[in-house]
Amino acid sequence: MRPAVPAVLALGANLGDRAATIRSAVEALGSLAGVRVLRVSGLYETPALKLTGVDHDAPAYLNAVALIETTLLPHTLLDAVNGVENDFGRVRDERWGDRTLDVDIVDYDGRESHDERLTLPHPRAAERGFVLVPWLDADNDARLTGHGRVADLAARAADRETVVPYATSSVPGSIDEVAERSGERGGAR
Ligand code: PH2
Ligand code: MG
Ligand code: MG
Repeated sequence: MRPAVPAVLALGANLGDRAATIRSAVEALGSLAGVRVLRVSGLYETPALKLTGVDHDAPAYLNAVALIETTLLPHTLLDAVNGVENDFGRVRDERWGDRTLDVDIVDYDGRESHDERLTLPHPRAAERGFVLVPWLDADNDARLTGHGRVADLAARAADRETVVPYATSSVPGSIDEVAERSGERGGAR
């Protein structure tokens, strides 16, 4: 079997029961053949970014980042995460439109590549606080290939102050609890 490599997935949801969706999506990702979830960030609430800019009238997102290890090749992983999006009722109409679940591959083993389906690392991750802040939460030493330390990028992100921790930790079934239960989240916090 191919050796497992590290990868970083960003999750976002702004329709439906966002916390439940992200929680179940992390479980669904972890049960994919060839995917192991190593650690999950906390949930963050963030205003919707549309192609026209931040839209405070659109439902806010919950965003999170999952650190995984995978034996799948990048495009197979993409097919797999798209399958999870579809299972959670993702409808693709408007670009950057409201959605029940978005799962993006932010980094795949530090690889840089581009084709019509997949660009690695994710082309907009470097400036998106809603990706960088949760990523930093999951991995304080994270680096984004071609851009440097995630801590530095997060500190520079224009939207960083709008990325707000979403208090669910005391709620039964919160992402922290689910991660702890399945041993996905390393370390105490
Ligand atoms: N994802 C988008 C477009 N806009 N805005 C927020 N706050 N969070 C997201 O995850 C997000 C977005 C396209 O993938
Ligand atoms: Mg996205
Ligand atoms: Mg996407």
